[in-house]
Amino acid sequence: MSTDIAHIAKALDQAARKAEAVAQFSTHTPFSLDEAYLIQRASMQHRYAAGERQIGLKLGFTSRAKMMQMGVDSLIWGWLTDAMLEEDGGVVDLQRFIHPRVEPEVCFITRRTIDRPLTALEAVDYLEAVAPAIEIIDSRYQAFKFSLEDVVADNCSSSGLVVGAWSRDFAQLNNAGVLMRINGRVVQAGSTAAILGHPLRSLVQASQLLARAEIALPAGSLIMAGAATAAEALSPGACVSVEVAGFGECGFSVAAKQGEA
Ligand code: OOG
Ligand code: MG
Repeated sequence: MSTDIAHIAKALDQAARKAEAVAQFSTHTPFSLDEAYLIQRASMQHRYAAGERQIGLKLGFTSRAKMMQMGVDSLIWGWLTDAMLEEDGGVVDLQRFIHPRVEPEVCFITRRTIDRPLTALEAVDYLEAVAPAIEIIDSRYQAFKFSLEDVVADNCSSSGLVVGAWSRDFAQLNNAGVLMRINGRVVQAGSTAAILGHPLRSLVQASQLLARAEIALPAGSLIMAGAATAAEALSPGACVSVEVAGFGECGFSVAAKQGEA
């Protein structure tokens, strides 16, 4: 299996780098969820070796809307790097993506090292702030189709993120209205309550996953809580924004002609 892990990790790294989709691996080389996380780690090593810096982590499938859209029913997690950060209000070039989608999220920034499982009551104390956010996901698999193991191996489709202005108003976070607009039209509407009942639960889950993996997350890390609604396809010329009631909005536009961002 270890040669398969290295092989799949390299192939996924190359697919992301070249923006070229690959066939799923689990259909012909079945692997376990634990092995999927080993592949994810090995594939992230290629990115770090190429100079990317880890800036935090993301959770996936924390809402029913996302689980139903993708036909997957377990929470997953992956890594964020500085190369994925896109500027709020900026222009994004789609050239580095295969078939990108956008989804509305909230992003946390941590205040203290997370090195043990946290309770919901402790969670806020570990946070510096929270912000409205947009995740750009881009599966490296053909047709954006995957098994749970395949998507975990592929760093949970992590590809880009835009983060809005920071706020410390955690009390309002339990049930804030979420709107995602493309070219001014509302394409997804929901609530932060869709994220595990309360987005702070994403932080609790992250702390448990980190503890199980024996990884400490440094202060100043970003944590994307997971999408509150289903994702939407991203196309050239699109202007995307996400508004989280009481927390403001963030957004970006896509160059109409690629290569001109
Ligand atoms: C996997 C990533 C899921 C979320 O917020 O639920 C995710 C995918 O849908 O490709 O990021
Ligand atoms: Mg997401």
